[in-house]
Amino acid sequence: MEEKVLQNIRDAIMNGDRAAVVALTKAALEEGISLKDVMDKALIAGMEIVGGKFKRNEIFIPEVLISAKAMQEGMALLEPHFTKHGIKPVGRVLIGTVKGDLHDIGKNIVSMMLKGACFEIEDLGIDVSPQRFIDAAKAKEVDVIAMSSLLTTSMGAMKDTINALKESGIRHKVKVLVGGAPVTQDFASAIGADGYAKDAAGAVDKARELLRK
Ligand code: B12
Repeated sequence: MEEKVLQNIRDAIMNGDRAAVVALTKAALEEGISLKDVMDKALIAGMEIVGGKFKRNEIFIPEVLISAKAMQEGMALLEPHFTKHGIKPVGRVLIGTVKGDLHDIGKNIVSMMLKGACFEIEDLGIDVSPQRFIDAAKAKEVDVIAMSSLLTTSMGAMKDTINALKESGIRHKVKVLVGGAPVTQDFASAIGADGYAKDAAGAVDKARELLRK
């Protein structure tokens, strides 16, 4: 039964059927299926199937966008369950997708999970230049700068941002956390980031660990 509901959500994402994704996600939560399963086995898994089809040229950008929108509407229903209100933030995180990159689904999930773990989040959005990260970090003290990249061609912007932080004299004041599908621990170490995590749950653990350092 549970698997059937999760399967239906995956299908609805593949079909880009927003109304069905919303209705089925609500139903899954009402049935008591865990938030983690709804997120990992239905919403993210549905988007992974879309990703596979996109890679094989079976579908194209407009279809991917429609599916992404449907997936994000489902994700929005989970957010209130993750976010705790009225609790003192454990740290402040500035997050953004790096320059040249417009992918934000993964970044938004990381953002949501960090909020749920009581981090205060400032989300700079997509295509964020090194200077914008620096201006925002200077405007309000932050503990962690979290950067997302989904393109091999935009990964270099993470290094540019770290170099720009050094040049502006604030590198020692912030921890840098990086992630996104093409990013690896080796890459993170090579560019001098303080931490890497492969998924949103790992991002929360890593951010907590960086605050203790
Ligand atoms: C959706 C999508 C799009 C959508 C984006 C919509 C949106 N609002 O984000 C659209 C259609 C706009 C798009 C455009 C393009 N895309 Co695209 N896209 C994808 C797709 C199908 C899914 C990405 C996704 O959302 N995954 C689901 C999320 C949940 O996963 P995630 O992002 O990896 O995030 C998780 C982790 O990586 C991690 N994480 C993410 N960020 C961070 C940050 C931190 C700090 C941490 C710790 C962790 C972390 O946690 C997340 C949650 O667990 C992927 C294929 C794929 N399988 O990845 C291609 C893909 C990324 N796209 C690709 C390409 C080539 C493009 C285009 C260049 C296509 C074109 N010809 O125009 C453009 C580029 C536009 C640009 N300048 O950015 C390639 C990239 C290839 C490469 N190696 O560089 C991929 C891999 C598809 C492919 N195989 O060819 N795309």
